[in-house]
Amino acid sequence: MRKLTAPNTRRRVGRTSSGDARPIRLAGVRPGITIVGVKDLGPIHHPVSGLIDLPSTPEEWAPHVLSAAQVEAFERDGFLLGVRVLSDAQLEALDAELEELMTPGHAGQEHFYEYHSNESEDPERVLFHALGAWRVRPAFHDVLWSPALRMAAYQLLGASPRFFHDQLFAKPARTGGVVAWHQDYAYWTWTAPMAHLTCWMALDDVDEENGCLRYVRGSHRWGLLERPALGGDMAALAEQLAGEQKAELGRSVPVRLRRGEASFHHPLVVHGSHENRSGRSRRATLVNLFADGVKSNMTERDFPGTTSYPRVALGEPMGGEGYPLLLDEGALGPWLRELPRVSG
Ligand SMILES: O=C(O)CCC(=O)C(=O)O
Repeated sequence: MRKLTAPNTRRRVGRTSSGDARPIRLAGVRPGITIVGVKDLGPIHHPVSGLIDLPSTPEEWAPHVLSAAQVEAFERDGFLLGVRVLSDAQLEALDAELEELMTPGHAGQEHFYEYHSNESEDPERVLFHALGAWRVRPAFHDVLWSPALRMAAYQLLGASPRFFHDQLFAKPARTGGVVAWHQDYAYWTWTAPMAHLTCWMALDDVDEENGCLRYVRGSHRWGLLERPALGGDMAALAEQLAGEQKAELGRSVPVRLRRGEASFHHPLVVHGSHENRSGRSRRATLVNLFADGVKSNMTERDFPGTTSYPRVALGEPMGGEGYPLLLDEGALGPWLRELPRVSG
C-alpha cells in the first residue's frame, strides 16, 4: 500500500468499516513520518455503515419503483429529474466524510482513482473533482446500495446494474468553476458496448444560482462527440454542433434538486454546469453504472488515466472486486421483469 506523509504529529480520527470513529494508526510521531492509510473498502460488496435498508420482497421494493411515465420521460429526454435517493441519515454522514475527503492528505487518499483539488482551468475558479470515494469512507461506499438508486438503475438500464465508478464534484460558494458541456461516454469508450447510466445526487439544494447541472433535452440521439477538458472552456463542445443543436444547447434544462434528490442521465446526453457565484456551496456525489455484461475495451496505449481503475483484461466482462453487481435480476424473481423499464 502506498503511504501518505503525515503533515503533522496530531492524531487523526477516521472511521472503521462499521462506521465507528477510531484513531487512524500512525507509524510515527514526527512531521514527515508516514501514516498507514485507511482500509480499502472496494473489495466489500455489501453495505457497512448501518445506514442502508436492503429491501428483499416486492412490497419492500415498491416505494422505490419508477412509474411508467418516469421511464418514458427518460427514454424521450435522455434524463430523469427529482428522484429521492439519499436519506437524512446518509446526508449527515456524507457531509462529515466529504469535509474530510476534500482535505488533501487525508487518510486513504491513495485509494482514489483520480483526485483533483481544483480541476478548473480558470485560475480564478475552483472545481473539486475526485473519483473513488466509495473505497475510502463507509457512507460513500454505501451510497451504491441505496435502494432507490439500485431500482432506478435496473429500470433505466433495462438490465442488472453493475457499479462502474463514483465521482465527487464540489463548487465552493462564489468561486465555483464550470463543468464544460460534454457526454459521459466520450470518456468511457474503454468499456463497451455503451449501456451506461449516471445517477447525480445533490448534497446541497441546487439551482441556477449555485451552478446546477444542466441537460440538453434529446441530445442522447446526437451520436458520440469529441470529449472536451471538463474544467476548461464551457462552450468548447459547441464547435462540433450543427445550428439546430447549438440552439438546443441554448435551451438547456436546469436540474433543480433538493439535497438528497437525484437526477439520472443517459451516457450520450450533453450536460454541463455554469459557475457558482452564489453564497451557497454546490456539492454532489455521482454513481456511474453499466449493464452487467459490458466488457473491457481497454488497450495499453489508449485512455490515459484509466490505469488507476481496477484492471479488467481487454475483451473480458467488467466485474470482480472493483465493479460490484448492485442488483441481480435473476436472483430477485420474475416480478422484477414486469416493472416498467427501458428496452435494453
Ligand atoms: O456536477 C457537475 O456539474 C457535472 C457532473 C457531470 O459531469 C456528470 O454528471 O457527468
